[in-house]
Amino acid sequence: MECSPKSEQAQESQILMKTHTPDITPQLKDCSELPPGTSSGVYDITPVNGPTISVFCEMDTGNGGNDYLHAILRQRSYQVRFEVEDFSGNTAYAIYSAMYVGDESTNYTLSLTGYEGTAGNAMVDHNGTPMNGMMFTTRDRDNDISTSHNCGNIKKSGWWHASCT
Ligand SMILES: [Ca+2]
Repeated sequence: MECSPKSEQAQESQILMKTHTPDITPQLKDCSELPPGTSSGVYDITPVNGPTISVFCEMDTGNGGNDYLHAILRQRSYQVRFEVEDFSGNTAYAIYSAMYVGDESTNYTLSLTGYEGTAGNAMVDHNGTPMNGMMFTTRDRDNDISTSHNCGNIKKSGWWHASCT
């Protein structure tokens, strides 16, 4: 009869060991590798050839981040500036004089016009179709103009996809 509580103790310590073993967690290269249904929050990711960093993963962009973007951008006229730099220190920029994101009823349609800069107008797809005027596509909301594919699935990203690259 003394054996019974001893075996229960042994079971408990086994369970504790399992939940405290970090090695079983697979390393993520980016937020898109989190399983579907994962909550937004801070996660550790390890990019290829990079250190492990803690980042905020926005996992429900359609009803989260884009609502905030819309709330900000509807207040007045905004321009957006992108700055890029390569490993040799060469820099370039792209300015769009007007950026706007519609509300949920428009599927967060992007308006991005008035390019100027040195980086080239890269806000186009591989056919040269501008992102301007595109709706936001995610893995579960196919709003792109490709009739045969969901670009959100193929590119593994929520974005104002036109057709897939
Ligand atoms: Ca599609």
